[in-house]
Amino acid sequence: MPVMRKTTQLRRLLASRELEFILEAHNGISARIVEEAGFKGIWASGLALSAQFGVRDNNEASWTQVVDMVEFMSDVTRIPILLDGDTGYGNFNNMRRLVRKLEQRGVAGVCIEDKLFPKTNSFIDGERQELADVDEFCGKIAAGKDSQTDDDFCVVARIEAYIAGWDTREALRRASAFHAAGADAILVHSAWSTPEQILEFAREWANRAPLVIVPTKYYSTPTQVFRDAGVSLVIWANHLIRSAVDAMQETARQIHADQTLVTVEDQIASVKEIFRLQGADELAQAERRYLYESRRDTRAVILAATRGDGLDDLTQERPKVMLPVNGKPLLKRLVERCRKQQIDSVTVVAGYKAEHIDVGGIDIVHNPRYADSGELTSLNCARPIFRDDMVVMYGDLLFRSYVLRGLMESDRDLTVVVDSHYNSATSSGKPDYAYCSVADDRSLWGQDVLLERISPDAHSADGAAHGRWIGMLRTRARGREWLENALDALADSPDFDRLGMGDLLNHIVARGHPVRVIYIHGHWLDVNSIRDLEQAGRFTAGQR
Ligand code: SPV
Ligand code: MG
Repeated sequence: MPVMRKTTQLRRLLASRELEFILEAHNGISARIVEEAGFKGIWASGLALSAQFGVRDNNEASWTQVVDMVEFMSDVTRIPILLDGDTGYGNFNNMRRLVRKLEQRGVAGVCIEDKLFPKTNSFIDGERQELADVDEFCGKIAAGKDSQTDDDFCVVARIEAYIAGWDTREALRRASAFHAAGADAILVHSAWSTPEQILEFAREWANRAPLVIVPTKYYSTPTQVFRDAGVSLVIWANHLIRSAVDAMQETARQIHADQTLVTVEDQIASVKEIFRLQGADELAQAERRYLYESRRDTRAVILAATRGDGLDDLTQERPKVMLPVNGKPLLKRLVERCRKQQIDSVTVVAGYKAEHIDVGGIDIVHNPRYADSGELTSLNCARPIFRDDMVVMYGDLLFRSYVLRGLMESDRDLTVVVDSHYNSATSSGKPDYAYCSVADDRSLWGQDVLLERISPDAHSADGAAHGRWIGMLRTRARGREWLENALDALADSPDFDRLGMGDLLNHIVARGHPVRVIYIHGHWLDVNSIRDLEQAGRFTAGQR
């Protein structure tokens, strides 16, 4: 069922034949509390809003500060807010802008009182307060009504005649004029401790327009009396700010005196309750939906079985991936990069000195024949834990986080990362050169590039390679299928143990499957030699 507009809800509250009630709130959390308690509307009290800012109810907070806070209140609630708009914060022109801004921010109506800017709270020397000129105030009401774009937005006119020491005649004269000027309802205020003034007014007013009251001072009046008088809406105007102040004073006093939290802990709302009121659950749900859904099943498979040929001395005791770079093993850096992209499931294919792999939160599968087999044999060892959504990478990689982030953003079946900024003269190890459908044009928008082949040669008859495959790929459902089929097909070949990832990609491409290329321009390295290791130190300097 569509949710009724807040303006329409407020209009219906005012028009309802039942006596209705709204309660004061002064910020987002108190607005939520009002809604949860079952109220059908919220009074954004000027007194309470000023108080929560720690200023006086004399228009010391600017109108935009008020409107900003009311926006927070509106954002977290579904019930209508009636803003205590004081005197409209200026003349008719300010009123016009106020109404437009309130509509934009989801506020259902505004109440303005017939006093002069800057106003003073009605309970502070009310009798000395000057009332607005009736005609001027009528113009202000009309200007507000003419500015609304939503027919149901409500302007309530508040009569301060009793507060300022005038009688019922004057109150009625004003109410009639304001109603004629377009006010949707009349709020009649009284500072007496008994309800006589408002009851007399209600009798004379005789429901010409909905009547609103604020029984702060005559609070001991039985509610039935208001019902019998034909009042439409009761505003409980300041009771949450007052209860909050009381509770805060008590808690502050207690903590200060006791120098421990033990006494107060069970007397105050739990942190969990605060999280609940903030809607923490909704965010967790949204994260599952928007942040993790496509990624949470991603598994990283890290190939780390080899000793690392060019690093003999350093790998006597541990595999290459456990070599520290600036105090942190390569593999740990890689796992952290995965976590940063919400890849929580990381499987390492280990071989040489596997028992020395000491990185938390990973799974290990073993390639027992690491000494005389190659990358595809290692990959095949991880076969039982393959997932549709999978990143496969070499364990000796270092890269800036955007490299893996870019790969995670790809929605293609199979994607590889190719560095177009390579230098074949200084590349160590056995580089995989990539020949692609088009060269990197370094456009900001990501070209649509396909892999044509991987080769150990940086040059071919057609010219130079377009880049170096950095040893990182990602599959989705179909890509996984292609990868598994290629592994199956190649497993029959007698030299399977000598085949590498490049052979696998070539097989897939040769089958006509599109392998998407994401170009990067440096910002990564792999570690195959002492020189690489020194470079790795510089590359990671300053990184966490
Ligand atoms: C408010 O809540 O700010 C009001 C009502 O205007 S009263 O404080 O009673 O004037
Ligand atoms: Mg007020």
